[in-house]
Amino acid sequence: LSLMSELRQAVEHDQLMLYYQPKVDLATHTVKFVEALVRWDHPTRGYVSPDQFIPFAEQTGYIKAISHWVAEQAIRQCAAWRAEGIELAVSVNVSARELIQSSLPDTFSALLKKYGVPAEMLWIEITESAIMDDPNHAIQTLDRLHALGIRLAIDDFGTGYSSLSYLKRMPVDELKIDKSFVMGMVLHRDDETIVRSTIDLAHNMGLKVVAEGVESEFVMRRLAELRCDLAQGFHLSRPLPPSKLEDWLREWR
Ligand code: G
Ligand code: G
Ligand code: NA
Ligand code: MN
Repeated sequence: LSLMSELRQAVEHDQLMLYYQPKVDLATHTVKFVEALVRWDHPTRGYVSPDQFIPFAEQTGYIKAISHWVAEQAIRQCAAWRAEGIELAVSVNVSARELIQSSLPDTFSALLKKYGVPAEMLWIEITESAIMDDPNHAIQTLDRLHALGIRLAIDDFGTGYSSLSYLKRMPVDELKIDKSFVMGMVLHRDDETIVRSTIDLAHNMGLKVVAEGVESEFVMRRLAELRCDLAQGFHLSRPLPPSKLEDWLREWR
């Protein structure tokens, strides 16, 4: 079987799963946000990382089917949690190829209606590079998503080829400091300077800021001192399947 037909089967035969990683509020220690990360549980190859199939799906155009599946799964899960009294806004990752699809806002809007989820509960994470691929087109799509009430986060901030002038033109709500800087801040003064400057930049622009790749209590404390809003990383929790995340939340409270 070609990877292409295997990927098609994966969507049709429920081999894809969404895992969820919590983002912890550093001031209140509450958890109101999770990031959805796709996993492929392949019958013979075992677990396949999205790094191995998302780029391929983008090249072949099959990303459209996968992103529809991811969005529907995430929104359905958000609705299921709400029905149980668990208020968690869910973010999904959107790649460059998806971002320039003009159908994206309509797709998300239809899914939010179908499951009765307020648009404010859905976040989209995009990288700077995805935007810079085709900035005018990307900004158009982002404006339409934002007009629906969907929130936008810039992922891996500081690593991509980008221009700060686009940050000003885009309807961004949140910056996610790339994990390389966060993981490096224990050892390297420059990394801590970048983290601190990004937190200040975000706040001065009225944006929230998340540190990803938080792997120790030490880094979490330092981030809180620097007034970072949210922390995400293995020190808090790995990405988990929904039932495991619910267990984690019960322990956390
Ligand atoms: O969680 P993990 O290390 O496996 O994620 C690897 C990469 O795959 C990350 O860059 C992440 O943003 C990306 N990724 C995870 N889930 C999705 C998804 O649903 N859609 C897209 N486009 N990328 C995803
Ligand atoms: O590109 P994006 O930021 O969406 O990718 C997130 C990736 O980072 C996922 O693969 C996720 O599993 C991984 N991740 C999440 N928390 C940590 C962490 O604390 N340390 C490391 N090394 N990776 C992490
Ligand atoms: Na992300
Ligand atoms: Mn990231």
